[in-house]
Amino acid sequence: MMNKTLLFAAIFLSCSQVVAQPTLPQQPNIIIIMADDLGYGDLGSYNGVQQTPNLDQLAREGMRFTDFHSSGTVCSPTRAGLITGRYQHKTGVDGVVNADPKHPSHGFGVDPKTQITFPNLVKAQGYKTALFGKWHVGYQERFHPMNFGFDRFVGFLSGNIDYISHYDRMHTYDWWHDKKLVVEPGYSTQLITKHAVDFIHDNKDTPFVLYVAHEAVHDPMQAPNSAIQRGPNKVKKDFSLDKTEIFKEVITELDRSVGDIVKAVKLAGLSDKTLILFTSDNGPMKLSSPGPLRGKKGSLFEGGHRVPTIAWWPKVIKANTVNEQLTISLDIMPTIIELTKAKLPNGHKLDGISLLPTLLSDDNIADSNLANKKKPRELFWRNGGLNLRATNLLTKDKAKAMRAGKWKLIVSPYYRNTSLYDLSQDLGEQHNVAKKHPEIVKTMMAKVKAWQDEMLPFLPYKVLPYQLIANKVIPDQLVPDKVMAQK
Ligand SMILES: [Ca+2]
Repeated sequence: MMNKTLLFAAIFLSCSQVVAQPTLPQQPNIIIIMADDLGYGDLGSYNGVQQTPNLDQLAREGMRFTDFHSSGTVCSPTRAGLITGRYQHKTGVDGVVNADPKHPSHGFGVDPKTQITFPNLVKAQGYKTALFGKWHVGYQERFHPMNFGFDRFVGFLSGNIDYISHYDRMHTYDWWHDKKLVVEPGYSTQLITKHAVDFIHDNKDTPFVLYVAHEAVHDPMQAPNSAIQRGPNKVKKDFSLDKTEIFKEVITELDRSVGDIVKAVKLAGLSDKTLILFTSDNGPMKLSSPGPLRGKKGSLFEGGHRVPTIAWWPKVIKANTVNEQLTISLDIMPTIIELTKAKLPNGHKLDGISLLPTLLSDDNIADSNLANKKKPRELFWRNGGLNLRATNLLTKDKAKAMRAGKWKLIVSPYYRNTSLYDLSQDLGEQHNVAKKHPEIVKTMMAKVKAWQDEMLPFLPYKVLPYQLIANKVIPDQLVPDKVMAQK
């Protein structure tokens, strides 16, 4: 009798410890919404001052990440990492692909012939794919998004366009429907949304992966009723305008777009089988806010790359959860692959990990890396390319950064200056504790150097033509970073 009672107790205990996992639908849809230059402190749900009711609702209905990062600190690199699932320094795009045809980086791009990217992989699984919005990983015809397996592309190749006239920074017209330049009147955020909503409606019976890459909240600061700033109908800049007010409208349009996309998913009856992942490609610029973090776009401090990120999937992701795990945009492609059951070529390794296990977690998720001190997750950043309008010293050279759980190491230039921060005590990176922890610095520095060796050399665009380095026409020892690393 006693034994029986114990047995029942044991069964009851073991059952109560089993977390009920939702049954995942076959061939779920995935919608990636990427904001541009949106900071960690811009959303209401991240204690920001802006009004973002739709994004806040997304967070209430889903999971909000507090330690999610873009793999780059500026636009093109993060986007190259996103579509390849690998550190972008392996792809040939580790700096901004410049709009100016005279700039050496204008000719760079992610090559669909040599890089494995998610649109092609999911297409092979019967998925429909589309990109609406910003591309920014190559201007040349061979780098066009339609060469990557997107069934549909509406948007622009450049880093930003006039929101209304659709001319880029060099006053080149840049609004495409697939491979054709077309005139389509409208405010870019609203056009991107309209095409995304139509696509969801048209494909409600077909599995799809949709990449919505918003222009907002990138410059030029233009609200729907603002004057045209670029192209033949531009008007002279009015410097008296209150940009703060315009920024509010820009972010309101972005927020409304997210609401419209969620509504379209619900109306199509796809809530149970659609993962929406909202994120930003780098930290804030000018008017947007890093919240409590140090640094902005272009910086290797957390403000440059820790970004607001929300995952939404009713009945699969528990509502109103906060996820503190160290995660990165490179994790998105492995997540897509796991959900779509897409197949990577044999031996092809990605640099991220699938987010699915953490999305399925049942409760608020503390940082497992902090708890597991023996083996914290390690992530790396490198500011490649040449950022002419550097936001601080760290962007001017081949600065690198590493996270190992709570520790953040930043080294520049050529490993001469080192700083170490304990983010569990010092999220704002105000207290350099490198001298207090020489062993941690030493270990992390060695790991940064080992990581660096796996990447293509840094691209000193102004000095050395990258293709010559990549093709080993210029010997490794002549590439500055390699020279310094050997000393
Ligand atoms: Ca950006």
